[in-house]
Amino acid sequence: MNIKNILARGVFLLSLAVVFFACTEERKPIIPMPVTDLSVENLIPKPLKIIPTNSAFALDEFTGIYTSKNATGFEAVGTFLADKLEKKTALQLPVNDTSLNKIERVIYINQSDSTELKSTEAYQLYINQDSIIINANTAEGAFRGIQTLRQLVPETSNDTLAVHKIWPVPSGKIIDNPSFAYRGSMLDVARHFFSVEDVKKYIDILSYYKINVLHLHLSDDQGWRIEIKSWPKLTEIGGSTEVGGESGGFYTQKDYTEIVTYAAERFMTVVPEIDMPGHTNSASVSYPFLNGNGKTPKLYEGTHVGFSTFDTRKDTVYSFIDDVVREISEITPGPYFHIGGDESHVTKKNDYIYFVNKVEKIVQKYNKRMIGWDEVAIADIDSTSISQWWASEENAKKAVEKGMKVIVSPAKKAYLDMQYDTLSKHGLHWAAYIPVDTAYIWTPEGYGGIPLENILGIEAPLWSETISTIEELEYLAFPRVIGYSELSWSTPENRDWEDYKVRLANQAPFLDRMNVKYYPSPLIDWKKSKFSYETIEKD
Ligand code: TNX
Repeated sequence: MNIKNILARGVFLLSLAVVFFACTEERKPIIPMPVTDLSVENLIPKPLKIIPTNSAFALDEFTGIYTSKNATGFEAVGTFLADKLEKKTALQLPVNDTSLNKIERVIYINQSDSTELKSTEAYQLYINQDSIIINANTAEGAFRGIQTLRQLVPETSNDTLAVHKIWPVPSGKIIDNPSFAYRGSMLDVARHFFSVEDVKKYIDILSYYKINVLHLHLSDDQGWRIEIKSWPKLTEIGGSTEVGGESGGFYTQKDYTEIVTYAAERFMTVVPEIDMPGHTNSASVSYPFLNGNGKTPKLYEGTHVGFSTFDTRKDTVYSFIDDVVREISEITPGPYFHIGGDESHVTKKNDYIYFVNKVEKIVQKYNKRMIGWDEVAIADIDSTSISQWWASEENAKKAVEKGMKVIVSPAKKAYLDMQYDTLSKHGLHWAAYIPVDTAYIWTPEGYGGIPLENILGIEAPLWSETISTIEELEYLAFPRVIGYSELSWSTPENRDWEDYKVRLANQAPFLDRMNVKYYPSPLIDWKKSKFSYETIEKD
């Protein structure tokens, strides 16, 4: 069969999908296939609808990937899929190569204007015996769809000794769409600095679970981590240390752009945060005029909060902030700029309100939407700004009264830096101990009485006072962040701890292959793979 016929057949199957799934006639598998059931696959986050047809697609060396012509970004999604499948299976699947005669089965990534696709991230996945069709409005939707497909391809082929290896993908239909548009994690690179490579690894694993926002906490008392060309001492001095007095570090604007680009290739938005007017010791050490108390502060390597502030009544402070917001906004394609605003304990209330009002205008001047920690809702801010609820229900309610959207990040439920239990090697416990089940068993929809329409989404922050390596980062983030991906993508009806914990246990082979040193929670019966539970424990 030549490629044109196969593609024509793909489209034909697509248009007749309804007929196909209603059809009672049993099709013969091309190769004897193990019994497969799409409904018991270990997908996270759980898709909206799964309809199994109890047969399988045989992914093998005779499979080709094709994408809609002239659909922006679709070919790149096809290439991304080919690359990830090669890493998993060693198969080198051709992308949009119509000259090959050996192709017998196709994965077709199709741009569709179907009104059944409810958002830019929605997709439909049809898995038949000889074709897989992914329908999406946009490349973003197609990208979410291929994450589901990646999860359906087994870690090992049916028979590792066979000459003709196949990776059976259970047949059926998946209809999917996220509950929340904003599904994020925050990484604090200020208390301890993490390299570009570490951040990329984190992005790569998050995107596998359909998380679409990475919020970078780029400044705090202990460090300033982003190059600002018009204020070079911020990184020269302010970036020179970190908690515990280690060497610190910072991203050049080129490094930051590399992170942003890597995230964008995974349809992930980077949200930069410059925390102010508190949490600004590193900025004031670099440029002492900023704090307005006439003193030159010292570099700070401890973990106390709430002792620093900008001088909120000085024009030069706002010129400085204007430069910072402008330079960062210029290299940030995403729509948001986070101004922090938390724990400004030594800023007078009136000064704080005055400051937030002024900084909001600066952020808007550079065409960004302001996000701030929940305290910002006490200022006279606009309904277009966003409040990130971490501590105060009262502040969250104020935000709702102002018509603002809220990002739900309650510390006692969603803080990745909270210890799992009293034995945890890293983390804090000022808000709570958060074992893997507590992290999953709560309902962000309507949380604390916030109307659903005011909830933009969920974010799980990872503060880094107690962690300084990627292994320590992974210990706190995984597996809990995988649960937050499901809380933000899947509907409440589709979420169930007993069901989730089995699916989570089965993530072990993937996490091991990706060398993610997750915390092997005893609540989960982890699927054994090349690393045993004991090996991970000893690391
Ligand atoms: C509170 S959450 C903070 C951070 C700390 C964190 C530690 C928030 C807006 N502020 O400065 O790192 O607790 O868990």
